[in-house]
Amino acid sequence: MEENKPSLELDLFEDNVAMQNTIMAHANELLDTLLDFKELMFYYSSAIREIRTKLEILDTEFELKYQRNPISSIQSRLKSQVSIMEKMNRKGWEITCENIEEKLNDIAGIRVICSYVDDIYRIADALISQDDIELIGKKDYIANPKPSGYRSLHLIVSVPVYFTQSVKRVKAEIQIRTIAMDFWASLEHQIKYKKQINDPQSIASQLKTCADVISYTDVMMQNIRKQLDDEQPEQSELDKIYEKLKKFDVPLGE
Ligand code: 0O2
Repeated sequence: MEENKPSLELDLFEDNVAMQNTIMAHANELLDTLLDFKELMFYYSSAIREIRTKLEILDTEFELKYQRNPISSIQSRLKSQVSIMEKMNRKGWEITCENIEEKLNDIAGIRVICSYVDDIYRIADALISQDDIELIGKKDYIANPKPSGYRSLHLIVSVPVYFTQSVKRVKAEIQIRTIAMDFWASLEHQIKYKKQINDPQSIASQLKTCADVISYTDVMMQNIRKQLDDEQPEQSELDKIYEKLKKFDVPLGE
């Protein structure tokens, strides 16, 4: 027994070293995967920054020309890790960085809130006509609302992002809707996902009615704006000067 002891200790020591090496190898592999994921998220956040800048430029240009902003606000978000995992699992896709990049279109999400319905199409057309923007998909839930009453224009685009040694095309989902459509979508999302619903049919029908009323209001507001635009009386020379002077007050976003 006594004689075997050093050999047993040596075996245990070697097992321990082997186990430590395995753990280190796994940790290293895991860290590499997490770093790849971090890099992937950096690509998407860079795409968001580029698209936001493009939208802000379009908004300022419009303000300089026509003294009003077609964009009321812009929101953006990177899809959370838990939402990415949940969606990949739901669709039955293996969770790898390659699959996430290939299959998911909405990791970079930008929501553009416009004042009027015609502004939505004006902004969408101006954006997708830019040379470096590639339109991958378009869903017009304004022309064809979802059964829930949801209205919004969805664009899937890709944009080139320039890094020191490479250029990468990165996908983003852009949802463009009016203030009224956004009001409905935000509240509907909160109401539906927060609570257990006893009578889902009645709630769905009431929400659909609200969506239709809101849509009618959007059309009326746009018609009123157009009517007032058309009715603009002849401007005096002084009015024309004031109009030009007002353009000097437009913030240029520097
Ligand atoms: P989140 O947190 O907003 O990102 P997809 O699952 O995207 O592959 P689908 O159905 O083709 O499949 O996408 P769709 O319909 O073009 O867009 C999905 C997104 O639109 C949703 O994102 C919502 O943001 C929004 N949306 C669609 N329908 C409704 C609706 O009835 N009510 C509300 N409030 N929003 C809606 P996510 O992924 O659900 O979540």
